[in-house]
Amino acid sequence: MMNAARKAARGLIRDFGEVENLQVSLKGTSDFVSSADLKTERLLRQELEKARPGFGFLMEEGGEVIGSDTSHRWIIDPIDGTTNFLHGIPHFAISIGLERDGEIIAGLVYDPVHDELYHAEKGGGTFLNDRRLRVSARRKIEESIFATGIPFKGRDGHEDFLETVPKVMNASAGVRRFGSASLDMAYVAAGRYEGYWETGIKAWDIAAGIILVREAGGYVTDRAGGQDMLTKGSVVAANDQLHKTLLSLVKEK
Ligand code: LIP
Repeated sequence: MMNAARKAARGLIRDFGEVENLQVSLKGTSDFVSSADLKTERLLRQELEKARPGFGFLMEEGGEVIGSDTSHRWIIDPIDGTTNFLHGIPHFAISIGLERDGEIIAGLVYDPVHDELYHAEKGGGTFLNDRRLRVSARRKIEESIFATGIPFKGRDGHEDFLETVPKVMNASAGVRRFGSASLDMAYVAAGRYEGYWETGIKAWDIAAGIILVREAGGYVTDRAGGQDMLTKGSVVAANDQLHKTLLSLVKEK
C-alpha cells in the first residue's frame, strides 16, 4: 500500500504543480484534474494488483471490480479533497482501505504535499510516517475542536447540516471544514482535533480513516451510533472521551 501510494503521489504532485499554474488561465482546470484523478487511480490499481493479485476493488472513479479472492477488497479514493486540488489548495490525500470479509483491516492516507503518510493495521496501532499516534486526551467539549463537511450544491443534507452545526458550534471551541474526509479522520487519529462528523459521504472517503482512528484509540460509528458507516455514508469519529458527546449532538433523528 505504501509503495503504491508513494509511486502514485509522484505524478500527483507534478499535476498539482500544473493545477497551481492553471488557476490564472481561462481554460479551467476541471478536465485536467479529472484526468489526474483517473491516472492516479489506474496506477494505484496496477501496483496493488501486482502486490495482491485477485483482490477486488471499490474505487471512486472505476467503481466496483470483483476479484477472484472475494474476501478481500481495496477501497480507493485517488484524490480525496478534489475540490481543494482543483483550486490549488494543498490539502488532499490518497486514501486506500483494505477490507477483509466486510471489515477494514488496514488503511493508509497519504498527504503528498506535506509528506505525511498515515497508516494502520488491525491490532498494530496507527502511525504518521514512523511516529505512533494516539487520539487527543481532551475531555472537555468546550476546549475541543471538530471538523465536518459542508454539503454543496447538488448534494442532500443541507437542512440537516444547518441543524447539527450550531449544536457543535455552541458546545465547542470551534468547527473546521478542511475539505478532505480522509485527512479529517487522520487528524483525529493524530490528536489534532477531537472529532469529525459528516453525512452524505462515500465509502472511499472514509474506509482508511476508520481504522486510523480506531487503532489510535478513538471511536467511529455512523450517525445512528451503529457500524454501517460505509453503506449509510454517515460517520462520527472522535477520541474515546468525547465520541458519546459528539454523537449525542449530531445524532440522526
Ligand atoms: C470529498 C470529501 C470532503 C467531503 C466531500 C467529498 P472527494 O471527497 O473528502 O471532505 O466533504 O463531500 O466527498 O470528492 O474530494 O473525493
